[in-house]
Amino acid sequence: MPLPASIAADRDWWRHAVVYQIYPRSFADSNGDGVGDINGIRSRLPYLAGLGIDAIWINPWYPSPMKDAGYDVSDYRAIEPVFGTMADAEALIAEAHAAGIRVILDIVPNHTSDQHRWFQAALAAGPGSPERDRFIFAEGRGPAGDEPPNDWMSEFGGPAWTRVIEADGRPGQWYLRLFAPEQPDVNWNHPDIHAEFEQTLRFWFDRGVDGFRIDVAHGLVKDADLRNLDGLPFPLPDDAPDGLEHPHWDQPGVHDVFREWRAVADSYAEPKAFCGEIWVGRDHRLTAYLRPDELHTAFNFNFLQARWRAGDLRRVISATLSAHATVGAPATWVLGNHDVCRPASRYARPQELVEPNFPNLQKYLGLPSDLPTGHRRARAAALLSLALPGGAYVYAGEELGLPEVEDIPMAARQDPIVSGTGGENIGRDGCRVPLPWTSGGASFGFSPEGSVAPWLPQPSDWGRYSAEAAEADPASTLALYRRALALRSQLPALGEGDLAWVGDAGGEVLAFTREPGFGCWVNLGTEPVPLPEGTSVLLASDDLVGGRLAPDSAAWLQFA
Ligand code: TEU
Repeated sequence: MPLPASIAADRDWWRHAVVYQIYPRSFADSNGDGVGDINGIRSRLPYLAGLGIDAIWINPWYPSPMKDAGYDVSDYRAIEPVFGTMADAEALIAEAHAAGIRVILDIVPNHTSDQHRWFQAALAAGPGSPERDRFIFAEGRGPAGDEPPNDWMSEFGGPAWTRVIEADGRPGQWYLRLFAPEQPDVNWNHPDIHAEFEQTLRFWFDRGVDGFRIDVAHGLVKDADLRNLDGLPFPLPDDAPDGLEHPHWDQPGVHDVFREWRAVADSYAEPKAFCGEIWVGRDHRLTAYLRPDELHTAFNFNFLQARWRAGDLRRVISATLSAHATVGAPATWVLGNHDVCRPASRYARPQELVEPNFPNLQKYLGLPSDLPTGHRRARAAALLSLALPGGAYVYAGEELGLPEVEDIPMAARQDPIVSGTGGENIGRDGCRVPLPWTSGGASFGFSPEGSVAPWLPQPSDWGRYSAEAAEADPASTLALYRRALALRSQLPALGEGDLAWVGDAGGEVLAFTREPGFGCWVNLGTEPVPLPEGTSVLLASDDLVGGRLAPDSAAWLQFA
């Protein structure tokens, strides 16, 4: 079905889109099994259209044993029954388009599920077989081969290798799995893998999908000799010499894959787009993925990891914009996702105690938390991110001001990081708790009344963050997002383009202007600051204090 004319005309949509991330397990449950589903998303399309976003990105919805919440895919061209049917998916795509919302799926090309037919065939076929060659099997070290083939470590804890039992009943080869044991890494040096994923892209593009978020895009290609890390850190330090490569992240060969994928996207009449999940630290290594014949966009994780400090943010924003300009790609601005601690809870921590690196809840535990401050900062950060040049991401619940749920009982936690680290890392469940839609009710409107309990427990006060409560409060975070997104679509200064820093805005103030006639002022200090003469306030994240911008707040300004 062709796109409706209202959105079809915007061929460069990915250069300025505000994309709303839906974690399908946690968004809305239509059938009462305690897990969100596709028909739940369909039922909330009016809410999403009212919010004013341009696109939704849906985390993996494919058949999966759910060892990593759907990132262990057993069939890339079908729908997980817990989430619904292919008919439901097709209806969602059509209805979203009709509502003016594009649809981005999540593709997982670094690894499959161990239940994927190819991995099952590889296990059955034995060492040296062509079937094993689609994955990364190797002999173990040591006289009995009972040590992993090299020193690579899993992101989820422990060695990155699992040993298999061969047909003769004895322990045999090892396979690489950079994440959970049930997520074997595929071998991107194999032509079958290229052909298979290309077909998967086409399968969904042919069904009207507008783009893909690419899981672990920097991980696909591994050093052919499986060289040891020997302590090499990742991301590599800023001053890493040219030519120094990490053996399994950001290998130069990944770029060939994305050139092929870009050609697939460009073969469609409709503008299809990619967004890479690329954790590489150094800006020039990120923007290498955004050269004109590679990916369209990538998540800007340096922004997400920056401390709430004027200098830190300004440095990250400037470096982002100048690096992206070298390849002509738009920047994206990201505050959260399903892997990191919710922004309100991150910003609630004393920023001088926070390292600017991977922001999972584990690193914040034990730090004092001032949640009202965190909420104010998250609102200000929202106005900042939506005013910067490029596109932006909103993770479901950010518009409700949801905090991280920090006290989920150990026994209720589901993230494989918890088991992978023997409970040392409490994992990512705290940002995945099912959304509150109503102020009351057994699951705060997540499931129909009388349903199975939500798959992760919701806090007893979750209703105060609900969409229903926010609707009734003109000062709610939801109201702020709605106004910001409405203004963003009206103001020609916002979206793609440029900014000019205002150097003399004083103290801990981040201030910039955009043409025509727009300014964004953010006060990261502890005292109210004056706003520039001759401006009117379009929108502010907090009440002004005697005409001044309150601490931890932001304002959008119209210059006369
Ligand atoms: O995440 C990739 C990734 O490396 C991190 O974001 C990860 O969560 C972190 O390293 C844990 O310490 C992607 C997905 O976003 C994540 O949910 C999946 O678990 C992971 O890939 C595996 O598919």
